[in-house]
Amino acid sequence: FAMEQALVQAIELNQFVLHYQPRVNTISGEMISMEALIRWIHPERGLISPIEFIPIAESTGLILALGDMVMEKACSQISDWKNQQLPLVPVSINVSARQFHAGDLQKKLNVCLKKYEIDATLLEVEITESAMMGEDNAIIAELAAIRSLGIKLLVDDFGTGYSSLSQLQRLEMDVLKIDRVFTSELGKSREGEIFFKAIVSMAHALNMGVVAEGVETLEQLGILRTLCCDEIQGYFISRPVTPETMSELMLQR
Ligand code: G
Ligand code: G
Ligand code: MN
Ligand code: NA
Repeated sequence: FAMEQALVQAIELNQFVLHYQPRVNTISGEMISMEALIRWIHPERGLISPIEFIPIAESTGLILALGDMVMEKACSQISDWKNQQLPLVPVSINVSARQFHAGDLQKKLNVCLKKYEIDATLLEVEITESAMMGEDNAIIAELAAIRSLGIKLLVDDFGTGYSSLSQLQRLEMDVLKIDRVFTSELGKSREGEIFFKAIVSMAHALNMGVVAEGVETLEQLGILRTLCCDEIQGYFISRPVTPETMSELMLQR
């Protein structure tokens, strides 16, 4: 309850910022996209990780207000970068199941794109595999509507749930982001490699791209290259960084 009240106040006081983490091509290292990750700048406690407040925001419904704010900040940031004439890449935002159930997500995304005059291809939406399980009609309809705008859809934390690849293809998901628990097994056991190999071959056959999350070592990158994983994200490339640092990374392209 204390956390809920603190969150309400933090939303009113606009104590949140987005950090950005690059997602790069496995072979060339070229930045393909970046993920927006929310942080709470608490006046006494400093930077608070979303792990501490997203679950509470989800259970209280505050995720709707937070989600709107993330959408707004991401679009505003893209617009700023565009005005600075930086070489743009898409920004992916994390969207919770509750935002899909609200029924107005596509409309809100479209309004935001129009407001900031940015192309739909500059925005991507990540939804966790667990949020997608169970053939939820509300989510399916919303996903199709969002995709029809030209926004790419990514399955986050893939491998931790039990959705089938054929279901994900039917929902026209564009990219699978393999959860970092599988990446952390690469080089340690054969299982991680076997998992990636199977997923990459099926995903490619079904016209989906594959991203390895949580890549931390050169060894993992090397293995992912041999396994034809399309893109990687993780500390080995870069931690999530402030917008200012991201501007510099964009310039280095
Ligand atoms: O940034 P970090 O790695 O600490 O993120 C921890 C968790 O919080 C991840 O599961 C991530 O998907 C989630 N998260 C980060 N930003 C957002 C956001 O804007 N919205 C939602 N719903 N989840 C987020
Ligand atoms: O669930 P989602 O994939 O959105 O979560 C992203 C989270 O993963 C963020 O909290 C981010 O800080 C974290 N993250 C990103 N790269 C790495 C990495 O290489 N190693 C670890 N341990 N965490 C990472
Ligand atoms: Mn994510
Ligand atoms: Na993830």
